[in-house]
Amino acid sequence: MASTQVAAEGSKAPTNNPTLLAWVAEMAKMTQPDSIVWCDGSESEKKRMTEQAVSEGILIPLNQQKRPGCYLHRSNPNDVARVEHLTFICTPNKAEAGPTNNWMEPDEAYHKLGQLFAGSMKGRTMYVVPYAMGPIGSPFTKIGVELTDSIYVVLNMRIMARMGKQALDMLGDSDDFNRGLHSTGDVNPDRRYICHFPHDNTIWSFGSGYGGNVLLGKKCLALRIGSFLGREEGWLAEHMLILGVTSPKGETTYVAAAFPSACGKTNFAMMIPPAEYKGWKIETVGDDIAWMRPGPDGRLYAINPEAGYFGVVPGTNNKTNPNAMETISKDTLFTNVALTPDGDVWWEGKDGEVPEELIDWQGRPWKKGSTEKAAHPNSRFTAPMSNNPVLSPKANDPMGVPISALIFGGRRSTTVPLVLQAFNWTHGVFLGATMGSETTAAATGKVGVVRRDPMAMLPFCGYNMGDYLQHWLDMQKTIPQLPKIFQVNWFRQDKDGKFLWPGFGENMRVLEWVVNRVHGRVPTKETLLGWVPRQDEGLNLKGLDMSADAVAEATSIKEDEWKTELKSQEVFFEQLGSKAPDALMLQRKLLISRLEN
Ligand code: SAT
Ligand code: MN
Repeated sequence: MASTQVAAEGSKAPTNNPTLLAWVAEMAKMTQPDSIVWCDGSESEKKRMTEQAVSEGILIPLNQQKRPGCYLHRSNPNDVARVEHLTFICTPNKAEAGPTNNWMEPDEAYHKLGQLFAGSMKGRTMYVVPYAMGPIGSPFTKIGVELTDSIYVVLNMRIMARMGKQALDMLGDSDDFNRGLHSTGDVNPDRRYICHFPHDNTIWSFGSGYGGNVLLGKKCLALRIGSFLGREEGWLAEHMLILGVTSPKGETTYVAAAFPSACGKTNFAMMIPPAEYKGWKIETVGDDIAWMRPGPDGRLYAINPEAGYFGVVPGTNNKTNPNAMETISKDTLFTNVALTPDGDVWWEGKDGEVPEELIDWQGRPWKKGSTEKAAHPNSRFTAPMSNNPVLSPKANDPMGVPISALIFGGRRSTTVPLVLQAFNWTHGVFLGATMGSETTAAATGKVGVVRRDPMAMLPFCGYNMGDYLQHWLDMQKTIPQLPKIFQVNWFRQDKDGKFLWPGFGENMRVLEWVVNRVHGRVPTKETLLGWVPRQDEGLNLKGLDMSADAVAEATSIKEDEWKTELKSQEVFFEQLGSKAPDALMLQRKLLISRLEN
């Protein structure tokens, strides 16, 4: 059996934390690794592990002239996205997990997964990965320790989180840390489980090597366990980007925005405004997750708990997201993209000509014109946020940034207009709660089906969705200076299935309206759904290549579509049963009566 002190090729535990040492020993007893390596997060460790990953074929070095410090990883083809049907919230009571989560009784889950974990690291190394979600020393920050037998996970975690000695130092002797256990197992979808034990601050993930399932700081801790802790401790863990937008006058406004996976959060957070917006600047605080709590001055403050980006690659190019292109030009791990003959990476939607020949994401020869995609639609980059040319100087601020506006946005080809503002916080929570979105490749399952995705948190809420929505309603009592709430939809289509709104940098026009509303600078038009831009003093459309008809269509509110939408919302609220918050049911009634009058 491996010893936590010194193992053959292992390392001595760099801590005396008794709870941590005991837990690592207990997990090692179960999984039986040959050795245990404590990760310190150093450059020499990165170098060593990268070389090892290359020698084992886990990473393929890319052309170091073209992409210094970059590597390609190919996952098992059965393991390319989050597996929502295999993701469980394990609370003593089923009701606590709620109707939108898969539930397993904790003892049963520990037993079931314990059998899979038993001996699963035989012949392998267990890496102990201490990490901080949030800036070191911030009151927002939570410490986690992930035990994993995957060197790919270690190398990703060191980009995505503040990993190693700094996290262990922050933990000290405390027993307040998330206990994460991961084993790649035999990558068999029939033996794959992602289980969360919120009452034990524990996550067990077995049988996958894919990001969202195994980088336990991200969706598992920062969102599922985080949302549970947020309710207990009076804060919000949200699936939101955070950006700062600075006007030519030097006024910076911070905005957080929720969009489901693979709906453009990274693009929005790094947006370059169009030519008409000379002197405006967008800076990224975060691209996926926001932890928000009331600050001493009565405003809502947000941090990005992550230190890197795990972004969707296909569709990224110098037009859609030049800042992302620069971010991934060095020190980036690519997963499941295609390889070019000269050792660079390629994906659908990259700039330039489609190469004649490639090696596809599964390692097979690929020829131009092939009907199969060369890169997987959910192929990803893992890049340090410090690579981002427009990283906000506040991205590492332990106090976070004050949020003035919250935006909810789904992917909807019909029904939902380009932008509207909620009448007040409760109405805004209703808008977030009734968000729908068409599914994407970020999770396994059919793509393009509308599903209710409240606050873009359907796959990430770690407890009962009704209680979660009530928590959102209750938060208004603790935030004297509430952010304003907005809803957007970049994805509406015309009858030929073409996007009406150009999106990307042009979203600046909508963002400017949001900023103007926050500062009370423009009037609005009232509609049954909320306040919308007026035709006269509304959106700035100067220089926008879009017909007046298309603008009208993108911003239209069609009563017949809303009658259908209300039915779908009703199914969702019925699912919540008695947990559906009264205040939201009242919002629903008010909307119905506005629609009928
Ligand atoms: O795979 S992740 O869950 O990390 C990304 C996403 O789906 O949002
Ligand atoms: Mn996400």
